[in-house]
Amino acid sequence: NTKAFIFDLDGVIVDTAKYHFLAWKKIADSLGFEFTHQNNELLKGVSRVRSLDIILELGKVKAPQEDKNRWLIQKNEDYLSYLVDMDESEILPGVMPILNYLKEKKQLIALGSASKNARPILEKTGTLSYFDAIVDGNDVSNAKPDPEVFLLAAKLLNTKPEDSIVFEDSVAGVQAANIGGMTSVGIGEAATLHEAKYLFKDFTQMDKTFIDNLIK
Ligand code: B16
Ligand code: MG
Repeated sequence: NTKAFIFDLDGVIVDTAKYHFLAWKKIADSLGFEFTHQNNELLKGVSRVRSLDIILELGKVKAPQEDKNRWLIQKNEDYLSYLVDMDESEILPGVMPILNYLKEKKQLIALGSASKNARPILEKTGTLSYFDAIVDGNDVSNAKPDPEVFLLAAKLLNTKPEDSIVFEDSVAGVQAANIGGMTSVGIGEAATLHEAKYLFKDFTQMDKTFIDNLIK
């Protein structure tokens, strides 16, 4: 059977969360408040605009829209500067074997990411050609946990939600998959991703039998 396998990007295929963190931290530093790794967890899977609002709430900063726009540009320019040297060595462990196995089994593969920088990241890591459809932050208006991003990906692959499997590292993303009627597979810790139907610490823990059972 052919199924649609939809991958989130940040935290699933690559660990870009560390770069988002560094770039947001610079904004917080310049505004004079602390931004911790724990705070950064709140931003996973969340859009850029919403992320800034969350950060400003943390720092109890109120600012006019023009300041916010400036910080959004600054943050993204800084974030992009960390991506300049990105290559396939930044692909998370176990991801390539699963992508290759899905290809071997003639399954459909899509990207479902909140990021507006998804395409250059796929290009730099050499994974772009694996994807039959790409849906990212430029294509949707409703952020996860709204299922729009995954529903659009399934639609582009001509696949029903119930025949779609979503790999996600964020709580909002797991919820989006569940709300969309898809099979959610959490990649990360049980403490945060307990709503996922299946859970793996990372892709090295996922074996071929798991995929075989999904496509039976
Ligand atoms: P950008 P994902 C999300 O990507 C990240 O998890 C989140 O931290 C980030 O704010 C968001 O993309 C927007 O990214 O600023 O590049 O548009 O996890 O949905 O692949
Ligand atoms: Mg993610």
